[in-house]
Amino acid sequence: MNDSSMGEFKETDISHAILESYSEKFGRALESDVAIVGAGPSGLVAAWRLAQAGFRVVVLEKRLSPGGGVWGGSLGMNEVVVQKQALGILDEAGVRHHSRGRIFTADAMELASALCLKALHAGAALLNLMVAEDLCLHESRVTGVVANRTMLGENFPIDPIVFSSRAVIDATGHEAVLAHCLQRRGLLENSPERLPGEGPMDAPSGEHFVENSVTELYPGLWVTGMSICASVGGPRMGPIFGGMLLSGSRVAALIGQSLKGTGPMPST
Ligand code: 48H
Repeated sequence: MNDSSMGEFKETDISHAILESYSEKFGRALESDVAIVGAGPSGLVAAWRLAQAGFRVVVLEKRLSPGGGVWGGSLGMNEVVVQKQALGILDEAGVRHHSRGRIFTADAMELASALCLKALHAGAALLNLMVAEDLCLHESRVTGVVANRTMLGENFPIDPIVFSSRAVIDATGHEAVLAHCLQRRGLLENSPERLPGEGPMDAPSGEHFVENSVTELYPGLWVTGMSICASVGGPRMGPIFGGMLLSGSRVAALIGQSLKGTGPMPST
């Protein structure tokens, strides 16, 4: 066998393989139980937990890399801090941690990678380069996410696509993109003028708040992680991530309870 016959495949085989695999993945993701927008720490933990519980989950992430604010730690120093209440999640994800007095540190790369892998292996579909630009509403209930390819919709007259789901999570962090979609149309009763926005930094209160204020902002639309502080008003907490992990876990538990017994998403 000479070099040119090695492998016995053509370049177009590679293209076909990618196209077919992606098309299958994308097709399955179009209808899910839960569509999560944002693959930061809260969104990834929610995806992991919900997929682990048997729900069909898709995560839409506008950037190339999932992980959100985890990668850079603080000031680009790629270490993150968590408090002891979140160590169980790190242990379950296989992320090593080190005691620093009353708090703990973990490698940011290790955490971001582990959360992605956990969500994927539990069965969630992660679609990167997909930017959510709107919500689908039927009879005063959120029924899906309107999304486009990153940079396409913003730069060209190219229409989006819809991911239908029984529940949607806004896990877009500081931007609270989906909450804003409803607020600017006057659909959020408690925010007629604008969303309250984040309060000043108070790390212990912020961490407590973000875990305990997970809510269904509008029928079918839940908020988790930093988007809670932005949409209902709560203190920011700086580069500590335990609250984000716990908040993702909590939104998954609450959605799990709310979807239980409501029947599966009708498939086409
Ligand atoms: C698709 C989108 C869109 C869109 C945004 O910012 P994140 O890491 O969010 P959380 O809430 O899981 O974690 C917050 C944490 O990283 C943080 O910022 C903290 C703790 N700050 C404290 C402080 O005081 O500053 O991830 C959000 C993800 C990102 O990957 C975005 O790219 C993505 O959402 N995203 N994806 N469509 N329209 N908007």
